Formats: sequence, structure tokens, C-alpha cells
Amino acid sequence: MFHCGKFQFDLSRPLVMGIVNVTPDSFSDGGHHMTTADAVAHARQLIDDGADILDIGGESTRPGAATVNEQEELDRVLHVIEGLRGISVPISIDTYKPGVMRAALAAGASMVNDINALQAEGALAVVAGSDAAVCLMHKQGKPETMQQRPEYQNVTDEVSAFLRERMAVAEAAGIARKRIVIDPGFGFGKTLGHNLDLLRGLAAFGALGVPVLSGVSRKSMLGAITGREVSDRMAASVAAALLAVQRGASIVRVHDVRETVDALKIWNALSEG
Ligand code: 7PJ
Repeated sequence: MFHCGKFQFDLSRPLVMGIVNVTPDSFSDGGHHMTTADAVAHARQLIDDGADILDIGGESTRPGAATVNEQEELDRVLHVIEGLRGISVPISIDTYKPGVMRAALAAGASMVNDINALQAEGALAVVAGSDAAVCLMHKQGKPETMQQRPEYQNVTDEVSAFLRERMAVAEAAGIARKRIVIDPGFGFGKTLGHNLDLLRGLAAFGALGVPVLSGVSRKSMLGAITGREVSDRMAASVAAALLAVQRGASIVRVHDVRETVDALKIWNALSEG
């Protein structure tokens, strides 16, 4: 069982987390869901499309993206969370700022998706003091510079060791294991080779004993392989999500919810036999 605030998932089938960007500069759909009303409408569409969780973010963390201050981030996400009150699926807040986590959880979010794995001062305590789930993600470096010179001896071992350590810290802080998911952080301080190694070896992360989340949707690794622009990576994204599930991912974080849900229905039908 995976506990996510008042929601619970038995993980008998993979879950689809739909991405709702409330940012003017997010790389793949920047500018398209900027206003509160548009973001709320987009989120509702993703629920209709079959999303199991919505991931709402107010600061782009794509390589080279500018940071936004806490007040601006709060202004972007809180109205959207409030506008989604009463929906049938949990809301995840995509932030590394403890103040944004706290306000989002108070407004009704059930999960914290932290690319910084709760390393910011005060972040552990915010999640520990709630009943929310948390996604602990690995990255190397900071989004501004992380793609300049990523380096690993063995990327899967190093990412795995980091996530094991952050899980231990989170559990020691009072966050029950049933509330934790881990994520190798595709594209966060990784070359194409590193990303492929991580996806090839994704099953190894299952040994850590918590659900694995995979986020490859529309990312540049798919562009590097297919030669497609970000607006034209849906097929590659669906394929990559399915292959991550095949390697043990329990949650896939995607833009194209409807198409991913269809692909996973085929996966589910075959798994049941
Ligand atoms: C990820 C994320 C990811 C988790 C982003 C993008 C860049 N959170 N937030 N995992 N990526 N947990 O969507 O391409 O891979 S922002």
C-alpha cells in the first residue's frame, strides 16, 4: 500500500501522475496553462483522461531555468489547488521550498514531489508533520548548471546510494515508509548515457523497498534519440513510460495522460493473464 494523505493505492497496477505546470517558462508546455482558470481546466481534463495523481508545479526546473521566489510560486500554485477542491484524485505539489510545501498541504495537497529530496532546511519537518506522501528525487547539481558536466563512476549505484540515504533520513524524521516513493531523476545532472543506464537498470531501485517513480515525459533524452522537438515527443514518451513500467516503475509522471493510460491498459490486460 502507498499512503498519500487520505488516499491509498494498492499498486496492483501502475499509476499515472499527470503534470500540471503553472509556469510561464516550463519547457514543454510553457505559456499554455499559465492562468489559474486554464491550469484548473487542464487539471480537470487530465483527471477525465485517467490521471491517478496530479502534480502541480509553479517553478520550472528544466536545465537552465530561472528560479522564482517563494511568493511568486505560491501565487501560481495555491489558487490552482484551491480551484481543484473536491477532486477525486490526490494533488502532489512539485516544489523544493518548505514554505510552498506547507501552504500547499494546508490547501489540500496530499503529496510533496521534491526534486531536492527534502534536503532544504525545514523540509523534512513539514512532511513529517503531515500525512502526505513524498517523492524523493535524485539530482546532481542545481538546475541552472546541472547539465554542464555531469559525472558518475556508476550512475545506478550512486543514485541508488543517495536515495537509500534520503529514505533513511526521512524515516528517521518520522515519515513512514508507506508514504515514500523514490525517483532517479531522469535528466537532472545526467548525460544521455547516464539516463539510459538508469532506465536499463531501473529494476534495481525496486530493491530499496518503496515504489519507484519515473519521469521521462518529453525530456531531451527522448529528443536526442528521436531527433524530435519537444512538441513532437508523445510517442517516444509513451514508449518510455511503458518500458519504465516494464522495469518496475509504479508511478509514471507524464504530460500525455490519455495516451499513457491507453498504453498501460494494454500492459494491464497482459499482466492479468
Ligand atoms: C521530474 C520532476 C522528474 C519528479 C520535473 C520535466 C522537468 N519530478 N519534475 N521526477 N521532472 N519526481 O518535467 O521535464 O523526473 S520538471
